[in-house]
Amino acid sequence: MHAVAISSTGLFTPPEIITNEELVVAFNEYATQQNAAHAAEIAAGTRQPVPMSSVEFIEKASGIKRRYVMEKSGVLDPARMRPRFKARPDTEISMMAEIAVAAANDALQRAGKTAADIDGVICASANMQRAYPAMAIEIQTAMGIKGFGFDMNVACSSATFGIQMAVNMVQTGAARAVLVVDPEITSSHLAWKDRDCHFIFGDVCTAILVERLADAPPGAFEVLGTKLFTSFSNAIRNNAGFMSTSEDRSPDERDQLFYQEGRKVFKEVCPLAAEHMASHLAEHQLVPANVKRFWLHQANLSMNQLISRKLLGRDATPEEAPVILDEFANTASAGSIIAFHRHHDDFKAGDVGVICSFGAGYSIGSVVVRRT
Ligand code: CO8
Repeated sequence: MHAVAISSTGLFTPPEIITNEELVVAFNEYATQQNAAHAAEIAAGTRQPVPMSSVEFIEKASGIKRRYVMEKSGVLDPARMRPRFKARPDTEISMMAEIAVAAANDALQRAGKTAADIDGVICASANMQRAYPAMAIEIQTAMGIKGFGFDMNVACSSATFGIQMAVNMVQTGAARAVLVVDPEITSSHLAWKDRDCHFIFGDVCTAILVERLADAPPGAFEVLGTKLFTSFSNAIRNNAGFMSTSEDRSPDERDQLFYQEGRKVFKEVCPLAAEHMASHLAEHQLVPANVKRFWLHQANLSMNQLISRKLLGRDATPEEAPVILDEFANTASAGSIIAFHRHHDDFKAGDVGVICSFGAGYSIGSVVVRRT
């Protein structure tokens, strides 16, 4: 069995930013137009008005201040409220593959590696742009990587579950090195017309290079262990799928985009995530106090504060549990990886950290790493 390391990570940041202020102006204009168009039904009590959103609520409830998106004009158009993407011909690289290649090249360059060093690509994301061929194979071919690629989806835990698959393959010798890429174009599955969740998500792509410790550059993070957990829940869902047209569903039906019971998720997932990390650390004869940093999934600031408090028995400092969701919002599976990517340079040899994701499924994945 080979010892395994995360040699580097890469980040693709989308070109456009939507601030909470811009988002709320667009949403409230949409609400005003809807309410004017349906004034008679609202007055008759047969229809509820669309309630207004507010910047203050968003920041207090979530900690999110802005988000990156691939295209903002469509999202901010009150008559549209979704990104405006141009369909690409089959001869052109698809959008998810394009941003994955950018993040993967960033990771390769940081580790001083090339496509020739890689044997496999796992595209791990909360949603795939198409059914087939696999996104990962398009990414693999675009990068000139020999070997194999496949897609996997575990919603917000896709990256950590992908890391475990990569670690297993490198450990057993099935691959020398695997790139896990997490292109998250959440703007296409977010319900921008729903006040309860219109502020939650942002677009991004991260990449993680997993390889034999013996081949890794100095300062790489040895993977001490990975641990996965799932338990079925309807609290976070998206029912859009390949049977939607056969069911004569309209894309405008509410369940064809992301929907959730946010409070329930909050209450149920926080204790699960804290227990998961504590038990994972115990398997390695570690306790939370031995950990320099928790790179947590970035869904909600209060959620991360509560999880850290449960783990440490006190509030975590910003160094112990860094926050990136104020800038990026919830980027589904990429959040904990962005936190790792942005906040690991100060680690010294021997320092231990935990990457942990949690989300729809429910699903929780943790990776315990130690700097070499
Ligand atoms: N502006 C003003 N008021 C609002 C707004 C708004 N935008 N939204 C809601 N309100 C009102 C509500 O109507 C409610 O009013 P009232 O008390 O009169 O009923 C009040 O504010 C409080 O509402 P909530 O109880 O909903 O507010 P919370 O404090 O619970 O905050 C959150 C809402 C932020 C959603 C919070 O519950 C949360 O973050 N929960 C956890 C969510 C989470 O982590 N979900 C995981 C999703 S991640 C995942 O797995 C991804 C799946 C795949 C990716 C999909 C990409 C699109």
